[in-house]
Amino acid sequence: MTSDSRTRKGKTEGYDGLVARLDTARGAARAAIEQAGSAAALEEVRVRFLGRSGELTQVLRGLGQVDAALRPELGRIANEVRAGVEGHLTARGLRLDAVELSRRLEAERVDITLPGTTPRRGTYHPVSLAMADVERVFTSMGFEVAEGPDIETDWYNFQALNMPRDHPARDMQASFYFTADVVLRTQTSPVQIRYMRANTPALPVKIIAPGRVYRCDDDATHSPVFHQVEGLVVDRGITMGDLKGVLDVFARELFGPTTRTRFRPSYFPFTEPSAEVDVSCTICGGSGCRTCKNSGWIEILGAGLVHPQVLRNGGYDPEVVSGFAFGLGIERVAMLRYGIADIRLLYGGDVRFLRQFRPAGEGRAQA
Ligand code: 2NL
Repeated sequence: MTSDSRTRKGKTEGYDGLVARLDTARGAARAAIEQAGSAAALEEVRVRFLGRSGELTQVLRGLGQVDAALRPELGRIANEVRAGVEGHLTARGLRLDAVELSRRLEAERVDITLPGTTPRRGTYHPVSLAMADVERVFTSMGFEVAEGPDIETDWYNFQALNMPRDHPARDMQASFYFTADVVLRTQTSPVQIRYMRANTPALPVKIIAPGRVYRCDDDATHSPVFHQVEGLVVDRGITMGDLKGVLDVFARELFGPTTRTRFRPSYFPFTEPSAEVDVSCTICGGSGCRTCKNSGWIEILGAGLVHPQVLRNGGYDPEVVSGFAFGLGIERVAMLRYGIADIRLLYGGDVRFLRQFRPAGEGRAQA
């Protein structure tokens, strides 16, 4: 005995006693670590030996009672024991992690040879199909696709198209106004006005403007949101013959090579002369059926030569150039192409209806 220290248990303990306790702790810790079967059990062992009231800490508390000359050596041994226990804890922890990983790999084994669940593919909406068809026909004739905002000013939507405020033609396009000057576009013509003003004096102008349009209408044949494609050609010497030729090709491309067209005089404020354009009935070929109400014809387009004032509003000189324009409703094309009787089917979101159309992801959206 080199000093008289008193332990908790009241035993007198000196350098040799503390060394013996460290040795015992080292052995006990090693055994406990080997026996620990989980990370939690291992943590308990760590606390038991290295924690604040652990065996090692207890021994270090007794250090003060030991002869000062022997303290460094005892401290060195204590640190060695601590480092050894820590090393064992780490090694055992790694081994337990490896065991746990292989247990989980085994338990969560996946049979990658099982057949997968194929995600059900959606279909193109008939309006998208019809829109893509119409765009394909016109772009193949050299038309460029132009787009513009859905929210328009009164000037672009109406005034530039020869419809001043209080003009009776505005009644045919019951409109959604934000303010007296801001409106949801009722047609895509404002896109063409914007295009002309941005490109003048370049020639030719040869564009289609597809997109959503809005009118305050809602019944079996009208939806408050619908889709339109308008077309505009401006160049020197454009005539009604150019309009007729382009729309003839369009009708045959879209509805088949035997399709004929018929132009009836009409009126629009933005074209002069104006025409309503019919195609021979796509169902009966012209002999008369329910779809064409026994007339043999189906109205599909409005068209005409661009009014001189509208050309001027677009920044072009009507003394130098002339142009033709047309407009058609896409829902009507879709209903004709796919034999859809009620426009509300297009907007009901019924998947039994929508699933009948061409799957998405198979090339371009064509019929
Ligand atoms: C219809 C009638 C039409 C136009 C649209 C147009 C555009 C400009 C100048 C002149 Cl920038 N005209 N568009 C012309 C005639 C008819 O649509 O019944 N659409 C469904």
